[in-house]
Amino acid sequence: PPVIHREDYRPPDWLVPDVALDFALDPAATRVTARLSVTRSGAHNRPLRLDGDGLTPLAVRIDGEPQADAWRMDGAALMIDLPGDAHVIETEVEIAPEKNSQLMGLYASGGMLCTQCEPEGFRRITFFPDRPDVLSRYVVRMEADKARFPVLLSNGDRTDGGDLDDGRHWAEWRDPFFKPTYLFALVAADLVANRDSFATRSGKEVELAIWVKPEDLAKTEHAMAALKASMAWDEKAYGREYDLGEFNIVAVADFNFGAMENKSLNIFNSRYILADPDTATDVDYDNVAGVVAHEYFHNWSGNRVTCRDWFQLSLKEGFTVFRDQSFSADQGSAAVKRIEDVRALRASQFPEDAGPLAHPIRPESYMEISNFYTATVYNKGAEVIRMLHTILGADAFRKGSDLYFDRHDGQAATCEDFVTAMEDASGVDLARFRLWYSQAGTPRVTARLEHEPAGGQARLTLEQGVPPTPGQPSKQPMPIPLRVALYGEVTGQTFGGERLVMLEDAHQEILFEGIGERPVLSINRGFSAPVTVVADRSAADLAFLSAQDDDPFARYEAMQQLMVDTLVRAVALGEGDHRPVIEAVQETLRNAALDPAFIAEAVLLPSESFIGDQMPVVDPVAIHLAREALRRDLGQELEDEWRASYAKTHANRYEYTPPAKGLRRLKTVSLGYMAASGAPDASVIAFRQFRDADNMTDRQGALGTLVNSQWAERDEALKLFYDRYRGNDLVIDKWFTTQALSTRDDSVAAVEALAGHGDFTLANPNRVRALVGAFAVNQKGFNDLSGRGYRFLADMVLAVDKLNPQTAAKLIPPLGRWRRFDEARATLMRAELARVLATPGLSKDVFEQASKSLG
Ligand code: BAL
Ligand code: ZN
Repeated sequence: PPVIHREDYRPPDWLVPDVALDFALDPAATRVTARLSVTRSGAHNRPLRLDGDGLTPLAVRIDGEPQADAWRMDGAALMIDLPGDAHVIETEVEIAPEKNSQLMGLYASGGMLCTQCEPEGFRRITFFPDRPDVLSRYVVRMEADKARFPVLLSNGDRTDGGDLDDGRHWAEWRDPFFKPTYLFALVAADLVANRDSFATRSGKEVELAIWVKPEDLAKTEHAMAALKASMAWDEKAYGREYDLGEFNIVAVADFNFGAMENKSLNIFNSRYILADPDTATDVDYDNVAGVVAHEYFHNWSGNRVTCRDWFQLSLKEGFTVFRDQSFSADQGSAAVKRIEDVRALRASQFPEDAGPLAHPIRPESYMEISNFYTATVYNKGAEVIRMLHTILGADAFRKGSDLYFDRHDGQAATCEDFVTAMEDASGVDLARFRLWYSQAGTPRVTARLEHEPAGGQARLTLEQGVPPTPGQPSKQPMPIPLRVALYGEVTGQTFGGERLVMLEDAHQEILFEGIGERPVLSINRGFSAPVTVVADRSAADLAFLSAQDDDPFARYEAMQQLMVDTLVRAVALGEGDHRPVIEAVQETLRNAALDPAFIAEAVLLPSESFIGDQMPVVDPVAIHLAREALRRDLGQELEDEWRASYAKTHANRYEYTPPAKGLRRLKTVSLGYMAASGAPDASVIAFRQFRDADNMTDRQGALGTLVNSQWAERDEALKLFYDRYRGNDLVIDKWFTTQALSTRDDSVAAVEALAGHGDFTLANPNRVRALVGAFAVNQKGFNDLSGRGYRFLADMVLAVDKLNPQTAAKLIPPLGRWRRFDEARATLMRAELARVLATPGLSKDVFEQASKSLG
């Protein structure tokens, strides 16, 4: 497949200021008529190129005249030579939504018709210059059978509609805002709406509706509350008001993404809309609010100001993730939110940055752009925006975002435009900061603190290096904002509070004066930069920080580092001194001043994969054993504490508030340690929590503990869970995932068997991710030395690729981690990648990921 390069960007030859689309909707055969007003851009003689994918033109008219030979096909694209500078082009095509298993373009899901166009799905609906820098005003007319599809939605506001003969009806929607094709959407369905309204700060009334199946209506309250909270937050935090009379959200069961920000018609994977206490965990509730906010915020960061080309994807995604993270931080515990976001970054982005698929947040090239909706573009992209916020300060950052929105409203912009706006508004030179857009890889910062008691000085020596990544063998030093504080080890006070250190060079020294007692280094507080810090701090210093640091993230981080150091040593030596960890955890558990939600995060051991990421060669079995040994000791040594915190949180009746969430989290974490201790009554307690739970968080929490165990209650709990929720796809996904993540020795066999379960289907991306995606991050099970895990994953990639290449390609990265493993595993993984690549008829999505992963 051809490789597209960022440097090859050329502005469009033809613009399409206005488009009228007419849909005669039918799942088997939908007729699409498109009328494009096209205008030549610049002085050239090049033809009009209309992208298509799998389309055959049934009719082509130029300025109303049917044409037989004034056009030609160039591959899948329709090419038309046009004499003048402005014409009206009409095309007709027929598509079959019910046969569309890729879920890109117009497709059928659960009896409804809906669209997904980002990034290049529009060309599967009609011929068009399908690129984000061609912005058009849309008028959409659709007609459909009224009984089957009583609800007809598109972007903008509904302007007309009515009944037709033969049981059909029609509707017309107009969107006054210029938008690219990827933001087009259409829905024809039999759904009901949760309706509400929102008064904007300038007094405009917006009608809100969340469209779902009738049986799901009661599960939309949380999403609606989150939508209204997001609308208010964006006015306050960014001065951004909603701009149309309607805002619709539709929930769909079969969806590749989490959700999609189509102008005023957001389409959501139902897992990010539906929530009630019986079926959704606290994490699900948080995700619903976060994704609703994310898509809503795109109305400005993405829609009003869109991307010039797909290399600029992080312009809208990194910024919008930063915005949704900030929103969520404001809704509950900002400290816990930051911990969760960093944990997610380390779990998904750091390995990406360290592997064969590493790319800068603004990639230089791609075969298939769908492969670049990555943790790097999204999550590292958000960290880059957060660093700008840290460097410039909140006020200058806000001036910069105001300038960016004002300057580029209605335009397709670039990452460079964003940084320039920040620079112009703040007066801060960001020349070197731009390296964050062009260099891949996670910088590694080494920090060494030396104290000279006589002179009362402390010298902080910082060094940085950015590891080589594919196509980038050597790197320049990056500007790295590090929030730093020094604590007196006796007084427990900081010397002059926190300061922001800008590490600009490969080597830098910072002198601190007035340091009378031995200082303890607290660095990268709040995770101010997405880097790995190697600071040679003793177990005692880490324990000190985990108890004293007034930055909650730094406190959490100190505990994590203490745990990681202990575990890495235990893996290397086969045994470890667990005492410092046990004492630090005990101190945290006993600290009544701490938020239970924070305690729960702080006392949790780092994941097996994160421990693996710290080692030169990942040994999944040794890591598992070392971690379990520490868990057991923590469980046994602190049994009284776990029982006390379990008892304290147990009686808590369900409500969705930050304090109640925190107690539930601590409850299940405590249960996990009680189980690890081997206490004879742990199985009874776990089963009781499972059976008596009045909410999914407690029930699923207990189920996870049961599923990892050898207890007799395990199978009964799985059966009860399945029987209770049979038919509820989102909950049955949890049933698959819990088993896929099992740490038991039989997890490969269990996962292979589950793939043959009657409820497993390759057609639904959520189900594929629930079983296959989850299993691939089960470090112990997936890396079983038999190679069965690798073979299973490759089989699934090949099977899913026939239906849905985008979803298939997302499953490949775990196989690309072969360089991190021993020779035996690496050989097995490479063999599976080679087998995938040798399969005829591979999609370019899978080809790109598999070939890069094999290296
Ligand atoms: N734009 C694709 C889905 C999202 O990031 O909102
Ligand atoms: Zn987004």
